[in-house]
Amino acid sequence: MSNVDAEKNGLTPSDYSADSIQVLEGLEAVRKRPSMYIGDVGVRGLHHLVYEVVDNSIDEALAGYCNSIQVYINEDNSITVTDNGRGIPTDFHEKEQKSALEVVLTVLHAGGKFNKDSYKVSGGLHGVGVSCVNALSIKLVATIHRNGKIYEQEYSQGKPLTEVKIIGDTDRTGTTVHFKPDAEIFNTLEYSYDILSTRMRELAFLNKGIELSITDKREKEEQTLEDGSSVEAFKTDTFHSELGLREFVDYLDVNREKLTEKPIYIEGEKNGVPVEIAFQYNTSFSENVHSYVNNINTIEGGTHLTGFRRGLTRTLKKYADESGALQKLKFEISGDDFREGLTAVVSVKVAEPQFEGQTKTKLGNSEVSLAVDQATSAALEAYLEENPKDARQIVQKVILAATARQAARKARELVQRKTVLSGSGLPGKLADCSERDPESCEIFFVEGDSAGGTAKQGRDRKFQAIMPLRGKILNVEKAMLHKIFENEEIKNIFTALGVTIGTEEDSKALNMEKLRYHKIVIMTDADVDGSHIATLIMTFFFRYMYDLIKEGYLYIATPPLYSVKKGNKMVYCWNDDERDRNIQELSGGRETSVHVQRYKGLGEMNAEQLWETTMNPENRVLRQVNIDSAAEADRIFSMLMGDEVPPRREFIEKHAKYAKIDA
Ligand code: 0RA
Repeated sequence: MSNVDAEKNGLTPSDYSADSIQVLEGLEAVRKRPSMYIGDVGVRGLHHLVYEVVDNSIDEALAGYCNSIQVYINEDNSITVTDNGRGIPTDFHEKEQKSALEVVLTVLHAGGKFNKDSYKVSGGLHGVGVSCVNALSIKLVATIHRNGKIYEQEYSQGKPLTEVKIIGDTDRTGTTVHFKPDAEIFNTLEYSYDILSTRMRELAFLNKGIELSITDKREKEEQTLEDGSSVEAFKTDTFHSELGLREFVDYLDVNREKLTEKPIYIEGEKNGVPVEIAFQYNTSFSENVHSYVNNINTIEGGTHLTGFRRGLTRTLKKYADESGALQKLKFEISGDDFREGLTAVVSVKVAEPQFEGQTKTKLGNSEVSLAVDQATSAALEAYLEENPKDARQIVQKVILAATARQAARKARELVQRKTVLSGSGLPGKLADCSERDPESCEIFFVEGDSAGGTAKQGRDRKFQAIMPLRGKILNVEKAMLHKIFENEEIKNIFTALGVTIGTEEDSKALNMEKLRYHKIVIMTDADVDGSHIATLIMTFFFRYMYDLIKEGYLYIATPPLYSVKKGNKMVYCWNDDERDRNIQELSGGRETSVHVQRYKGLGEMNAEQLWETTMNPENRVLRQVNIDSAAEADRIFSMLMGDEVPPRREFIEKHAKYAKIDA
């Protein structure tokens, strides 16, 4: 720590104790290895900063002192988070020899230390606190309304630039944190409204009663007023849920046909663990169970999820047995059968969560399992007794699932036996690569035989395999399991990839030990049909090969939309802006009939062009498929692949690049 720094801290050199040096080292460590603290320095890490700040406000709300949180994306991609809590304390902290505010903002994990009376349960995935955000921001301003005064302090890269100043009087309390992420740290600085608003919506469902809003000051949109007139205003959404998880389940299932009228709801504390669960059966075939610990989406599950499944299965099985409905079945029903067409959200608050697993999103605390199990079975037992009609519907659904599973098992075994018997067993349509190390191998799933042929000619056969898919693959969102295993294209995808699915206990468990490629690329035409096919394939991966997406193996190829040609000079363009810029450039602003070609399909390119623009690792743009929110992805896939047309049309009009051109 230099003297200059010491002065900035408001300390004289003789003041700095071992403690304060440690403080600085703490934040230096965050800047040196940011990924250790926030996951990565890409899109995820950037958004993580916002969650970290909002989590502090949520804690304040859970402690009972705050009910409103606002997030602003400012014009310069800085963020402002405001709440109406008690305000971070600003009084002098004897041990650290600085204000409590400064301690919270400069000491790793300090936030909770002062907040003993509150039950600190939230705290982002890494739970590193707002000091981490401070360390990674080129500028951070904290404004506190407290004791009738407005206090403010400014920082840069975690270091205070000013003392805590009183800048005015106030009659409210609350905390505002304004920060701009540091370009030295992050490789992208642009915030996504969709990513942030999805998280705010999720937080509103998970913490009922709190109002969360988000406003994008970068973008104005037309808004229609009650009298029919319209105004330009910032894009904004406010989320607020009185019914919590019940509304979450309704939201997830809007595009599915419900089996019972209302979700079954459980709320209470069991053995000191606050448990909240809502679940609902629908007529679909997929299981959509989302679990959270302290507002963190535990995508790898854990003890809370095991407890829920166990409680659900045991209680339903007991009820079905006693009702005599299972007597005619010639086989045992399995745990899976109770979860087909089940949408559920399980949320627990755990004081000292132990997170395990590859992405540290698997709850390890063993005491939670029994708590959730008991809470589930007690509430479900009562529900089944009180709602015999619903109970019958659910049991019927379970029997249907069990019957279908039997059929599916036969179909699946057939596929997998065939693979073992017929040597390589690789599909005839697959043009494999010569390399064997999965890490350097890529497979392209290509729309149609004709583009498949071009891709086969254009590829580098050493590490690129081509697998043409015939037209539209099966919509797995609407198909029963055995139909899926019987489908030719889907069987080919499994065998080409070298993965198998299903064990005795879990009919959807994925075995990817023998996965043959670490880049799986969907390559379809840049038009509405192509997008549809890509979506069908992604839906299939999302429902049946989620782990491949989680590992980051799934990609989408982006063929160019245009070529602009003058004489023997030709450039490819991926959007309209690029096209217009290149027309300008090549024509030199004059009206000389520069030739513009719009590529509607992969088939319009020859092998060399396809290699050059879309497959050559040197030039191509591959978009990695990431799931920011499993719950939101679930809802969107069920909507895109479901029966209701209007929500789909609306979604496509809002998001699709090609819809306007071709539809
Ligand atoms: C420490 C102690 C107290 C509140 C907070 C921190 C607090 C932190 C944040 C971060 C964002 N919003 C916040 N609101 C409050 C308790 C203060 C007291 O006892 O009055």
